[in-house]
Amino acid sequence: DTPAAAYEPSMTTLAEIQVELPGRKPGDPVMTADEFNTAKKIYFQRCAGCHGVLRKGATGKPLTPDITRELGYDHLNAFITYGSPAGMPNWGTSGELSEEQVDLMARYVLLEPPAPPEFGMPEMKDSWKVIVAPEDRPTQKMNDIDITNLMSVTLRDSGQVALIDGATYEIHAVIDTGYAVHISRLSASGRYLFVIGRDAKVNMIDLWMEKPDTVAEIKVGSEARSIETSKFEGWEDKYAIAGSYWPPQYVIMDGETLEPLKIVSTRGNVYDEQTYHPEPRVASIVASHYNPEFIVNVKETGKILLVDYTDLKNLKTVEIEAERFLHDGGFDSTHRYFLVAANARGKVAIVDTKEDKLVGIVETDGQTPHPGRGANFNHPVFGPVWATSHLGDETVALIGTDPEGHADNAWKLVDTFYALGGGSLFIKTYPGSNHLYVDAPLNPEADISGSVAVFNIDSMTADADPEFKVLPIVEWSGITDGQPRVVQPEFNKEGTEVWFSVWNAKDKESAIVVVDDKTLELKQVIKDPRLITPTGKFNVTNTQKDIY
Ligand code: DHE
Repeated sequence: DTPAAAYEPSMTTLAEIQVELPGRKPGDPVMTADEFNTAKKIYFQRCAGCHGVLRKGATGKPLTPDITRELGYDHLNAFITYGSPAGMPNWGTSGELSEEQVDLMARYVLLEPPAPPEFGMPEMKDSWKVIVAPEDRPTQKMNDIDITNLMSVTLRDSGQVALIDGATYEIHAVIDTGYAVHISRLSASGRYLFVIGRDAKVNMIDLWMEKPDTVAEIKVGSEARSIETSKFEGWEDKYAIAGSYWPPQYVIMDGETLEPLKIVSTRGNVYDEQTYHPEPRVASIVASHYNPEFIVNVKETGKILLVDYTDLKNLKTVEIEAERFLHDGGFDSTHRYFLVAANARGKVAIVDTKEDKLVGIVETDGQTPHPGRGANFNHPVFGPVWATSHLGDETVALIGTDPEGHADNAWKLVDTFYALGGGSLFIKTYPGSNHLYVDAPLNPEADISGSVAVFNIDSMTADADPEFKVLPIVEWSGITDGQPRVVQPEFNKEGTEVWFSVWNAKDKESAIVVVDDKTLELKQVIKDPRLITPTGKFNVTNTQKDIY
């Protein structure tokens, strides 16, 4: 026998592996093709973000049929209807899904998840359009808008962004985009605004045009959340990068045209178990200020990739073992350190972007940290800190970020205290502001999801939990119809006002409420029939310069 043949009998070949036959299995709920397709659509729009396309779980619990069948239809139906304090939205009682839709979803998750098709270079090229070529674009700013103080506001369900003047509150443009734009990011120069829809459609908007509009667009997959541009000196406006949930990959594109240049799959092994994961989704991406690198956070495998963009042909990547379920995060106030929540692990991983290495992993003592980009401020006792709130409880966690001046506190949890309630998504302050704002949009109580907690930074101590004021933002908006949620504080360019989205259902009135940061008094309610489901707001200067 040759050595190869000797090994044969013990090898299991693919052909021999027992697989279940596709098609209906015993106990499958009855569903028509139409029902299945409707449920599939709802699942991708509402559920896949947390639970994953293949339903292997991340921010939300895994929902593979072995698990859902154990739980059973009644349990699933109740869970979808009422939600949970740990962060599952109350889809039924909030009116976002009808009783029939809840029933449909409870039946749908009992079935095997269908895997969507791949999306590579041919598909990207097919979808790529340069609407105004670089040579046909203005050579100077053609409008009299103060573009440095524009707010790019996601109009989630209408698939648009509104560009609102940060000083006059005038809506300068409403631009069609992909569905449910997740974030807006600026080119290093501040001229181009990039947005990415949940459906992975990227729009590149030229703010210099007489009326700012899309100059290039592309689809980078079927499900996505992140976009960023190269910011390192000498590489300004050169590249854009988009990360997708499905297929799990990132793509580096030309920064002037969105031409796709390089696609890198993130499928691979989980950092600690070293087992293969078929769906390691790309969560947040930021651009390093210290190196020509993108910082790409891969959720399910728990890896932070520092992707050097100086030579795309010979791509160098530092792969940092961090923690599973990396989600959102931001820089410390010096922009040297990047802090990212491994949300379903209750931890924050911290990378030194100058030295390209992990400096710490901090447990936040709360359930599901969810910082957005976080909030940086100078604590009277602990010195410079970065803060996150939590999706699963009412706590706020502070992490020391000053290894030089406050070495004892650096990369440690220095304090936790209570805000309004669970279901918080975002936290915000501004350099020089004395206020820390914490929202709670996913809290099932309308009073809580409709308000915001504000802490006085100067009066924080090491011993007592700081008190907070409650701003009744929904009440101030004057909207009485529906159960709008107050989401994502964002400062104007000067740091004098903070804007909140009053996010109502698609067919109901929404608004943006502007609060004076000094007095905490209502300054303005922005209402307009075009403001449908506003969610994220991104001030051009704050986003361009990572001020938060
Ligand atoms: Fe987000 C940031 C993913 C639900 C509004 N959200 C992010 C980021 C990720 C992410 C990876 C960081 C991007 C970056 O910085 O590059 N979000 C997800 C999800 O997977 C999740 C949990 C479920 C889903 O189905 O999408 C989810 N997010 C939501 C919402 O329900 C929100 C409130 C409205 C919406 O669009 O669906 C929402 N996410 C936002 C906003 C940011 C964000 C406004 C940017 C915050 C910031 O200040 O930077």
